[in-house]
Amino acid sequence: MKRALLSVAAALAAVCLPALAAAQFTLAPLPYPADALEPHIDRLTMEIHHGRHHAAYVNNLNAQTKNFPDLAGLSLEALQGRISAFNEAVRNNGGGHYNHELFWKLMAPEGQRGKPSAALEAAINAAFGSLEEMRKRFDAAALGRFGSGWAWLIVTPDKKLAVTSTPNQDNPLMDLPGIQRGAPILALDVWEHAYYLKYQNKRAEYVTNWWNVVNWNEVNARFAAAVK
Ligand code: MN3
Repeated sequence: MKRALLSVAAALAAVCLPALAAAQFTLAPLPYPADALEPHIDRLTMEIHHGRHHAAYVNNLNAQTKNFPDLAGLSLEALQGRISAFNEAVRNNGGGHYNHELFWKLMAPEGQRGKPSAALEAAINAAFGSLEEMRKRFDAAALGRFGSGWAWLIVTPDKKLAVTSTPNQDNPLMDLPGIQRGAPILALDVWEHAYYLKYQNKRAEYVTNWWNVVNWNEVNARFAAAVK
């Protein structure tokens, strides 16, 4: 009897373990409660954005791993730099997973947001003249992106700051034509799903209010790592 149970357990493990092992990419929980960014970003938007939109990118990316053995063992970040070797589904969902994982970390609850470090502020002043001017350029990138996409503050390969934007779920790490490449240190999702419940068509109001929840501690850390 004991032997029979053990062989049942072994058979179950043989069926279940490969299924678990196949989930190469995983959805981490939000790094704060879903209502932690209120009133600027509302709880329901965060729940749907993370629990449905981001989750779908992760599931759809995992579904592609059986089509592309080369995906196995690639980190999410490494995948971005080799995205041209894959199909549209990997590009959209691999980009979607990376962009959202980053986006959640770049926002924080009140009291945990910090402010730009002296080093970051010096680099912003050198590139744009002032923090205010950088914000203006970033806002223009966010508002000027027709349809769905992202605005970015990046560290370029020559270690300078630049503002750029990408369509859909593309990002500045991707080896694609038309992308200004660099290490992202700040990112804003301007897909309607990021703001429509609270702001409807008022993307400008969403962008203005979003600056209130930026996690400068994370931006500072990413800047320091990128210029090292
Ligand atoms: Mn989104």
